[in-house]
Amino acid sequence: MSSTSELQYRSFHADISTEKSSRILAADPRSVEYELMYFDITCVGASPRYMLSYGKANWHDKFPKTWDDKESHDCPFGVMPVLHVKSEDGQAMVAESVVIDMYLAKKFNLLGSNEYEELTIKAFYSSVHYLRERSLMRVTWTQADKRKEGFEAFMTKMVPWWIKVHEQHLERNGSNGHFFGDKLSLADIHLVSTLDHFAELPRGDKIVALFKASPLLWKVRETVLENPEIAAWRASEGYNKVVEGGKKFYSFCTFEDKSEA
Ligand SMILES: N[C@@H](CCC(=O)N[C@@H](CS)C(=O)NCC(=O)O)C(=O)O
Repeated sequence: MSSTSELQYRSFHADISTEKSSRILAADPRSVEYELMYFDITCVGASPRYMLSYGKANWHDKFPKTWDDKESHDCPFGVMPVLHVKSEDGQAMVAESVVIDMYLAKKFNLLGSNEYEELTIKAFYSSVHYLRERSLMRVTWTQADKRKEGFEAFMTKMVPWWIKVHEQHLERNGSNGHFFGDKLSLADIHLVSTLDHFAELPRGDKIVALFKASPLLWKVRETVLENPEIAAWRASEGYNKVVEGGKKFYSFCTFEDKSEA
């Protein structure tokens, strides 16, 4: 062990017992305060922010000051998002974006009305998540000289195929602006979050345009945005800050395309 061993020791164990943490996490969402630790970008922070707004929760963003060793060390895996849930009894923590999304969706009744609806909504969520992950892995976090190729494959193969498959499901669900059932769900919200992420990327308007050309998918977006709490969040300074922050951050992953000149 090196001399920095103190900093290297990460733990999910808190000062309070797991039973107490569990009580805080199970508490009525109106009785606690939520703090979302994430960068000032949309990406992985978008769905939690939408759900906390939708649920009229008492919540705020916490952006890292410098994202130094200490801040990273306070996150169990050295990455964000991390959700802190605070009550009079102390503070509990939820880590990993998928886990945070599922936790908040359950809290705010965004997982349908029965076991089958819940699992199907989670399947749609996972499929939306997959699309964002593929964009992150193949276009954003790839070698600079592979980016143009990655973007073209994403635009001409992956997204059109994904849209076609999901349009079939939307049609079977009655073209009602929801992936499954007739209520707002985690899957519907995750689509809007993913479109927000695409919009913060260089040439993201081109990706979003593919979805806009699909009336069934665009209807899901419009249906989510009709919710007054979600609309209020999108009209807020906080939302603007993460949209602008995202554009600034992701400007690194642009690439040259001579055919555009
Ligand atoms: N498996 C994690 C990945 C999250 C992740 O990649 N977070 C990035 C920002 S989007 C991060 O915190 N990066 C900081 C770093 O790598 O130092 C999750 O899904 O929550």
